[in-house]
Amino acid sequence: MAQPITTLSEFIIEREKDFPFASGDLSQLLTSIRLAAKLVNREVNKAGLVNEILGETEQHSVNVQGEKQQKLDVYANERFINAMRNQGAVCGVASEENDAHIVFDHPVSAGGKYVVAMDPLDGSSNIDVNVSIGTIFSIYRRLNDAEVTVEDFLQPGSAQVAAGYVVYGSSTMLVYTTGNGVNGFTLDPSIGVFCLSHPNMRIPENGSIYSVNEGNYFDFPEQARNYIDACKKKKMSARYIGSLVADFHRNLLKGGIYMYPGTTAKPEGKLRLVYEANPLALLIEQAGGAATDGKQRILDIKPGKLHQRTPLFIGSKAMVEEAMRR
Ligand code: AHM
Ligand code: MG
Repeated sequence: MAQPITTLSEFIIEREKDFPFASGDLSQLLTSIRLAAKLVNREVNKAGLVNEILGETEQHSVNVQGEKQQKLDVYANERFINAMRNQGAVCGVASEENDAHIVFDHPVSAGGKYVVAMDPLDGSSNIDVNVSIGTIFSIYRRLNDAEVTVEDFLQPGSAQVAAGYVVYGSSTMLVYTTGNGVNGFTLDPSIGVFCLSHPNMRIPENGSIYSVNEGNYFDFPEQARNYIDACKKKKMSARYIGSLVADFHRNLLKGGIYMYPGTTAKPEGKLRLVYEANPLALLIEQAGGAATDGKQRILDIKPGKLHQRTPLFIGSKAMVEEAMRR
């Protein structure tokens, strides 16, 4: 007999009752993210075919990080922002692609009690070469009922209400947590529905994969170099896609560590605390793993600014702890 299928929308509704006094707003918000993910997935899948989608924007625009924006970055950013704007639960969005946060015109009386931080298309340098990319999102409750300010986005990661990612790979998956375990859903493209494929995901306590851009080895601090040397001595497997979501997803399933340490030129590293490190740190802790900046737990850091960067060591608990001891 065929196994019964649980769809993402059924699962979201089912889990709503885990939240006392839930009004359904978070469910509505997750549903909007699901829809935007499907739209972006559709465009990602035809990226190789369509000139307007592949490559850099015609204006060769540069985002706030000083990086060239790809067309798909812009498309994904718009889709996710519109998905948030179109429903009342979200009062503001901060995106890695925008200089400042965006405030929506939703009075709190209309139910807007959340803000969302996101990296709409992570790993965008991989778009043109048909390698997995992803979307990362992070949801916070607003600090108060006044107009949304940047402070609403600068809460420590431990205050996240929910977080997740979409990986657009050999199949498309949406993985999320509301602080009650991690669940993964695979998109069945024939019916356009995310189906529960990875219930209650747990990262192995230890692993044999290390993921780091070793081209930067000589610029890493001693602690990171010592740990990488230890990985090599143990003959671990080096696996680095250069798409954080994809590297993270593989390590979550198989066990491993992803590292982006600071370098001599950039001691704060490359990855963004609010858009990348915090959501993935919540997911990894919920799955039994750990995330640090080499010194302290990522989720304990109070961000000072929206686009703040942080070194990141994330993955199997035993591996992250060993990297900290080096
Ligand atoms: P992005 O958000 O601009 O795409 O940058 C983040 C990406 C990660 O997905 C990836 O792990 C990392 O940058 C790769 O950086 P590098 O090429 O320096 O190894
Ligand atoms: Mg990005």
